[in-house]
Amino acid sequence: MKLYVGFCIALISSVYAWADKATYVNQAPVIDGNADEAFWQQGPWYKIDKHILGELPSEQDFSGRYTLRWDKDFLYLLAEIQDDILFDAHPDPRERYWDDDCLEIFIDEDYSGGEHLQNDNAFAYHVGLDNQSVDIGPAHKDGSVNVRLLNEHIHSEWKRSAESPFIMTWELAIRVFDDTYSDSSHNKSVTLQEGKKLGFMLAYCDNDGSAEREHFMGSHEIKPVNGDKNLGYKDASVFGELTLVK
Ligand SMILES: [Ca+2]
Ligand SMILES: [Ca+2]
Ligand SMILES: [Ca+2]
Ligand SMILES: [Ca+2]
Repeated sequence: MKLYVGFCIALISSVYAWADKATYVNQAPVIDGNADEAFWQQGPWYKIDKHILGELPSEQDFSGRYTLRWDKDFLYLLAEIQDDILFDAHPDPRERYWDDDCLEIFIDEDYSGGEHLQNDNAFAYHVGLDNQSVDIGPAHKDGSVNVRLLNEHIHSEWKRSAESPFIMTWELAIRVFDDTYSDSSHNKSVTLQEGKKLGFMLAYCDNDGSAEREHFMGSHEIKPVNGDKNLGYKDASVFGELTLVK
């Protein structure tokens, strides 16, 4: 019986305990949407196949995977995304950005977890098809919501292959900021080191022409709260563990 209970606990924790690894690179990738740096092909690849919102898409409608690298200045992300229709209905990158196709990168520098909707305990960068990054920050003085462009945090470029299955190669260099980040001061990004653990998760908002996004798929299984799995934008406790290794 004890063995059985132990097995069940191990099984449950393996479902929810995500442990990604980013490997060190001596030479930074050229951020151009071409994965022709040899190290990108070495993986490990992690799938973006966990359902968060909407209907479950077919593979052609949406599928994706990613791999991670790092050096002292940046976390590098290569995502391969298959999306049948690219859709960007809102030219203002701060308007309903979650209802346009976007890659959503969740980063919690110290893996503290916890609430982060209107503070900088963690970031939920929505990177649009125009390569601009947006996240909500601390509220304005009058209490209104502060939707910020954070383009200095992320350099993003993508290209779509010219042949079927028309995969988008999305290449990004991400500066990591800790929870002392402030919109009003000059911020220095964190110097990354071997063994460092961050909170991390990746997702894709897929819309193919509807008023609202049709699917929201993520890399990490999220334990629902009152049936809701769309928690990453406000709660860093649903992120997984990312370790920087050499
Ligand atoms: Ca490249
Ligand atoms: Ca789609
Ligand atoms: Ca934090
Ligand atoms: Ca789409």
